[in-house]
Amino acid sequence: MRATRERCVKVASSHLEAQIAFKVTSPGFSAVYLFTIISNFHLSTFSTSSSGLTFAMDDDTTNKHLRYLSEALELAKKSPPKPTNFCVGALLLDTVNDKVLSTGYTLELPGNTHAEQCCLSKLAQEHNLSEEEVGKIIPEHAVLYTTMEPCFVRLSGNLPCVQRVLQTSSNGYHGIKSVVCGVKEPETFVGENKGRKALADGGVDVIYVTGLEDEILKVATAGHRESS
Ligand code: HJL
Ligand code: ZN
Repeated sequence: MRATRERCVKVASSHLEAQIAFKVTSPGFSAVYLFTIISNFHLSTFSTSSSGLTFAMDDDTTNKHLRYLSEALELAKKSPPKPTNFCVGALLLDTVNDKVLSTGYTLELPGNTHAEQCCLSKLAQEHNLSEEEVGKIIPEHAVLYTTMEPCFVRLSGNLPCVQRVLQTSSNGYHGIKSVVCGVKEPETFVGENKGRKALADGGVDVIYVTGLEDEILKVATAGHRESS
């Protein structure tokens, strides 16, 4: 079985951030080195983990992430536009059999609900659990796809989705250990999203996949334009 290790080293130049992908293919020492220098304009095959390091993803992984982020984007389009939030879509995928376990979009459930919240809440309801207990039935290799990274603070004071994600792995449950996002949260409402560190500290890997940002942000901010 061929084992493939991929590492990326991120470097910066004066006007554009360049990235060097360093790919080593084993077995033995018959290594193939692939150096790719790309600009921020061509990042579609790269993801940035919560650690700040950039990892190269193979085409299959990138395509899979983009496929499920696109599904999440379709969900986001169902969200009623509102000037005081973002329209977001989310889904939880069991990556062992590629089964979508639950979906959600902003304001789908009654009240001031977020996409990730709806996704987890619906899954909990389906299993007659409270949202606090939903980690119990989340399989080991589940990935949460969300068009926008989970919120870390909410102007309404409701429980942020970062806490909801972390909560799934409390009480000894495996819970969600991987989140794939299409964009970081714009600083419109609560400034810089400080939830990334909390997720990383909680053992949750956050992957940012590029390629759909423009459409994701257009949908997310639809209610902002209407109000101006
Ligand atoms: C994410 C969502 C959603 C946001 N973020 N990841 N999913 N609406 O479904 C983040 C934004 C909050 C505001 C207002 N939006 O929504 O920071 O009223 O919407 O609790 O802080 O807070 P409320
Ligand atoms: Zn949220």
